[in-house]
Amino acid sequence: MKGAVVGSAALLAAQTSAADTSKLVSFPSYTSAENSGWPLQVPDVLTPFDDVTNYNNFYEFGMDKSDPARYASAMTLDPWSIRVSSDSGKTSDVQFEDLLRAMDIEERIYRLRCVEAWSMVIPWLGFPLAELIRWLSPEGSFQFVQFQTRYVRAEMRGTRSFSSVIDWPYQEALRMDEAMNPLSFIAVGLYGKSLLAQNGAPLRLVVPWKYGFKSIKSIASIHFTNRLPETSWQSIAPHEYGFYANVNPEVDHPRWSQRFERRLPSSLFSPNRIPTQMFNGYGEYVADLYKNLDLRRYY
Ligand SMILES: Nc1nc2c(c(=O)[nH]1)N[C@H]1C(S)=C(S)[C@@H](COP(=O)(O)O)O[C@H]1N2
Ligand SMILES: [Mo]
Repeated sequence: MKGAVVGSAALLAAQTSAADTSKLVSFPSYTSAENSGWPLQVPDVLTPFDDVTNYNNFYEFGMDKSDPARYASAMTLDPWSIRVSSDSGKTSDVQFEDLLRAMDIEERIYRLRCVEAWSMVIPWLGFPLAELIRWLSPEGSFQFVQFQTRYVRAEMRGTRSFSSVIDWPYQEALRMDEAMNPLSFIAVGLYGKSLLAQNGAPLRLVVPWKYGFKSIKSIASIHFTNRLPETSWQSIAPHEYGFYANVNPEVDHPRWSQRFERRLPSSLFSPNRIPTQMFNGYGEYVADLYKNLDLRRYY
């Protein structure tokens, strides 16, 4: 951020409590969505902070939507390093603070559409994934980038549960051209403040035209590869969750329709049900990536 994010150690230390949001640290400066010159306007109403931080999927901490807000604060966030490697064999460790210092922080307001048919609109803070990849400058050219979430069994009660279905660590991946698309984003904050653990502190992926499970949280490793990577949900249930997982109202999940979504805040009496858009409304920016795919098959 070249000066504007000072004292990121203090910032990280402040993230450790999930419940006490008064301890969250504001980003001293960043380019607001309004001033970024970014052409994307999301006319949707923002989802309130309380919904964004209390209704979560983070199976490492349990399967209930309220589990992450309750238990994710057990995760050690400081120090945080990211292991960066590639098929060509070179491995290095990057400190989160160094990475943060190198990036310009901007705000992006994106829709997040979960495969379970609920959605939110979140004002993220962060930087384009393309900027991170350029900064890491992997030697060689690679077709895919793969991510893994931190995995420490002792800190993650969901991974110790008998009902845990995932082969930890949680993994996700993008094709390199998807990763370099200007929409692909690494979030380090939301609503002007550092991320809470339940939202994937200290850094997580946000891929707004894909179902939410692609947006992997609390990234601890990045691997550049030419082999199609294994991804967590696809390997558990390949007939239900694809590698691409592009939001598509025309292709039903085997167990439910994807035509509509519940936009949070949503309740039994006021479900706030709205139609789902192709590519979550971002087709103008990403449809070209898939012109050679049968979108009915690669849902
Ligand atoms: N490591 C990890 N990342 C994850 C998940 C998870 O269980 N573990 N859940 C995914 C799913 S299904 C969704 S919808 C989003 C939810 O992000 P949010 O809780 O910040 O809204 O995170 C994604 N990233
Ligand atoms: Mo999801």
